[in-house]
Amino acid sequence: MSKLVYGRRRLFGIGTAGLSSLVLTGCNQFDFLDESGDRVRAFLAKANDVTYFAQRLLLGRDALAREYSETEIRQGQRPNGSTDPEAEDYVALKAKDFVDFRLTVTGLVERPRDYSLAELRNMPSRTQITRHDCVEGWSCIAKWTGTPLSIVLDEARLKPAARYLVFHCYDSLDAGLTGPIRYYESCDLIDARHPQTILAYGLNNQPLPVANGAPIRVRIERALGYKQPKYVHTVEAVDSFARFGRGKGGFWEDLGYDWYAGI
Ligand SMILES: Nc1nc2c(c(=O)[nH]1)N[C@H]1C(S)=C(S)[C@@H](COP(=O)(O)O)O[C@H]1N2
Ligand SMILES: [Mo]
Repeated sequence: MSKLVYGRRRLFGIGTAGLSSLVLTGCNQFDFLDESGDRVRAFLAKANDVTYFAQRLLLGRDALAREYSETEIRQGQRPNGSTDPEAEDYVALKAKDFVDFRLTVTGLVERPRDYSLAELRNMPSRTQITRHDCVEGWSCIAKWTGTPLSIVLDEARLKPAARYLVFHCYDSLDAGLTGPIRYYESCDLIDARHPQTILAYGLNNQPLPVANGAPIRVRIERALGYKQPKYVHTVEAVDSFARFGRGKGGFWEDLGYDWYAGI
C-alpha cells in the first residue's frame, strides 16, 4: 500500500500550498463570488492557484456535470481504493445488511440528527448517469441513485458559520509513515448543494455494493474520483477543516492532492 502512495505522490506532486493555505485562512474569500467587477479581477490577479475561482466563475454554481445514456454504460463501476473496510463497527453493520446503519448529520447545524438507510431511501431521490474520473488514469460511466444532499442540509439547517462539509468514512488506508488513517473528504457549500450531489445508495439499478462504498457514498459529480467518499457515516458542517487529518481537507489532500479537484 505505501508503495502505491509514494507512486501517486511522485506522479501528482505535493505543491498545492497556494490554494490550501488560502482556504485555511478561513476569511471571506469565497464571498466575492456573489459580487461583481473589480474586486473579482483584483482577487484573481493576486491568487496563486486560480483553478477554483476560474471554474466557479466560468461554470456557475449549478452547472451540471455531463449526464450519459444507459447505452453508454459499458462496464461495472471499477472498485478502487478501499473495497472492503476492516473496521469492526463496519464489519458488524455489514453482517446485518446495514439495518443498523445510521448516517449522522452534525456540526454547525441547528438540528443534528441521523438517518437510517430506509429513511434515506424514502426521501426524494435523484438518479444520474455520469462519468467517474480517477487520477490514476481510468474512467467509468455509471448510474447513481441517492438522496440529494441539499434536502438533508435543509432539514439540518446549516448555521451561518458553516462553510464546508466534512465526510467521515469507516475505512482506513495506509498513509505511509503514520500507518492507517481513516478516509475523509470535504467540499464547499456550492458543491454540497449542487443538484447532482447525492448520498448514493444505488449503483446501476442495484443496491450500492460494498466494493463501491455501501451503504452510502457521496457523489460530487464535478469533482475527481477521490472526492467521492465511500463508506460515509458522518456529514459534519464546519467553518474550517484545519483540525482534521493534516488540515488539507481530505485523505489524499493531506498527501498532496488538490483540495479543489473540479473537472
Ligand atoms: N472511503 C473511501 N472513499 C474513497 C476511496 C477510498 O479508498 N475510501 N477512494 C477514492 C478514489 S481514489 C476513487 S477513484 C473512488 C473509487 O470509487 P469506486 O470504488 O466506486 O470506483 O472512490 C474514492 N473514495
Ligand atoms: Mo481515484
